[in-house]
Amino acid sequence: MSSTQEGFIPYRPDRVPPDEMVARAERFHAHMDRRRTVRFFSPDPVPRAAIEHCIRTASSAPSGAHRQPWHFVAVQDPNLKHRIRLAAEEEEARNYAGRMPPEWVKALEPFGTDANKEYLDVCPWLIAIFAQNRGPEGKNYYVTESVGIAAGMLIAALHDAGLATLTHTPSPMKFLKDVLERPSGERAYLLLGVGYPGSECVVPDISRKPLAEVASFR
Ligand code: IYR
Repeated sequence: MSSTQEGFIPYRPDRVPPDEMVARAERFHAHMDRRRTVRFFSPDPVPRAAIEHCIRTASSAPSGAHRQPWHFVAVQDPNLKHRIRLAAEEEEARNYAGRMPPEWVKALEPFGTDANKEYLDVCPWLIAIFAQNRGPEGKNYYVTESVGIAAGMLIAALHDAGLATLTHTPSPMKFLKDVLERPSGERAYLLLGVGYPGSECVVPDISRKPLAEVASFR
C-alpha cells in the first residue's frame, strides 16, 4: 500500500520511549485494577457531559469495516428507569426460580445477587448498549466483537471519570428494545448501571487471576 493512497492520511503519534512505556502501562494497570463492579449506588446526580464524553470514548473503539455497529441509550428519566427495573426483575425472577440451572445459581452465590434490581432505580444513569446487526450500509461485520470492545472501553472511561458501573445482562433482554423503542436490526447487548458507589457500598472480597494464569509468553 503506497503512503499516498487516496483516502489515507498520515498517522504519526509521538513515539513513547521504552522506560516511559513500562511506567505508563504500570500506572494504567494500577488505576484500572481499582475498578470494581458495584451493586450499591448513590442517587447523587452525575453530569450528562461526563456520560457524553465516556460514550464518545466507547464509540472510538475499533469495529468491523468501521461500521461502529452500536447505539448507546443513556437513561436518566426516573419513569423509564423504573420500567426497565420492573421488566428486568420480572425476567430475573424467572431466572432465579428455575430458568438458571442450579450449578449457575451456585456459581453466583459468592456475589450475593438475586432478582431484586433496586439499583436500576437508584443509579442516576443507566446506559443500554444496542448492537446493530444491520445498518444503513447493509449487514455489519463482527458485531459482537465490536460492541464488546466498545463496552469495555466505556467501562474503562467511566471508571477513569470516577464512576462505578454494574454490568447487567438481564436475560432475555428483548424488553429493553421495546421500552427504549429501538429500531429493527438492533438487539440489546448490555445494560450498565452508572453512578457513584453508595456510602454503604460493599463488594465481594475477591482477587484477580495472576498474570501467569491469564497469559503465556512464547
Ligand atoms: N443476570 C442475572 C444473573 C447473573 C449472572 C451472572 I454470569 C452474573 O455475573 C451476575 C448475575 C442477574 O443479573 O442477577
